[in-house]
Amino acid sequence: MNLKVGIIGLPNAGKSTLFNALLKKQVADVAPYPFCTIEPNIGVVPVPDARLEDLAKVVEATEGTKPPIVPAVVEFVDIAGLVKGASQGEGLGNKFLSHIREVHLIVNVLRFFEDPSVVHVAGEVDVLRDKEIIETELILADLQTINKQIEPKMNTTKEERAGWEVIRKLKEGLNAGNPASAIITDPDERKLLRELNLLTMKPVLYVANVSELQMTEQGNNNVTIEQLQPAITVCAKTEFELASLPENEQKEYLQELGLSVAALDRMIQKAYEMLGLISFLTARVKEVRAWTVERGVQALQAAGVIHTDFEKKFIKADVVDFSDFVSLMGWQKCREEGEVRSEGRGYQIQDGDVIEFKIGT
Ligand SMILES: Nc1nc2c(ncn2[C@@H]2O[C@H](COP(=O)(O)OP(=O)(O)O)[C@@H](O)[C@H]2O)c(=O)[nH]1
Ligand SMILES: [Mg+2]
Repeated sequence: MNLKVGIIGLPNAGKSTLFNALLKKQVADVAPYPFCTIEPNIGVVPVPDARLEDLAKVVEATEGTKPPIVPAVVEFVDIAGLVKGASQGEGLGNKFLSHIREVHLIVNVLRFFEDPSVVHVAGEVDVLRDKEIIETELILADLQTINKQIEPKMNTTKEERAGWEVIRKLKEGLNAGNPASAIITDPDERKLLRELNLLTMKPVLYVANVSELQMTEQGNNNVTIEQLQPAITVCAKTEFELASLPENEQKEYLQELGLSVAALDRMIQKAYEMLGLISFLTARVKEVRAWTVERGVQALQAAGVIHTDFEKKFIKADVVDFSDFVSLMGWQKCREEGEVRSEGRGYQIQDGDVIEFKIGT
């Protein structure tokens, strides 16, 4: 699966700056992702994973050629057009809403930076007000969706009545200004709502777009940031400059800024974490690659992520921990040392498993 993340926020919050910084990391022309450049507001960005480089070194040492590295990726969408009244058709209105319905996670960019040369649509910087404007628009959009639902007739099934009960509860909660995720918490009830693709059911990561100064201040103690959960702090402008540098200069610049990891990398990792995603790895001469799956997924479904045929013709999965694979320098030594486990279809994939699927004909 490809994780899809939508970047929203009021105009001039710094969405496009952040998105353009992400674009600098875009996986260009990597064979499995030929669609990268189709849409100007979509960027396909690798999930940082230092393990891939280590695996490639092992494969190179044992096989004599360095394999191409294919990282797991996240698709970011720069979603413009959210203003007060968007749900009533203001700004880009419904066009905006159709883009956001498809994403797994919403990144809500909030403007913390003060800059007199960049106007604020609502006058002055006020993060909590902006947050409320955005969340209200999303709630209103969901209310429209819910109001289109039609009550089942008297002679309906028990399931349909139960479904309608959930809709009623939702309508009441949304009208009171609550997001769907807070109103409906029961997993079975949520399942009933899945196809409605409600915006306020999606997980939200807040991105505090701070100024250059706030970024470098030791232990930025902005109380508002602490009220936002989950959140990360970013200076979009700095991230753009950082991402524009050649890789060897990026490290230096990060040190100068007093940071260990680029905020973009933290953002991608956080998104992964929030959605309960993990990566398993494959290490072959053809390619060294990370594959995204949900935590708890079984070997059979994981095989299907690589190829649907793999799922149909699954025999078993040979599995080694990443650290063993690297310290023992590859499959052969791992086999000799008895570190390769032979797992069946029901095996639960762990993050960092190096896997070789055995497939029938
Ligand atoms: N000083 C400062 N300016 C920023 C920062 N992020 C964005 N901007 C500026 O704010 C303006 C609007 O940014 P943009 O990314 O286009 O906002 P969008 O409307 O949310 O896409 C641009 O002039 C940016 O250079 C930041 O972190 N610090
Ligand atoms: Mg923009």
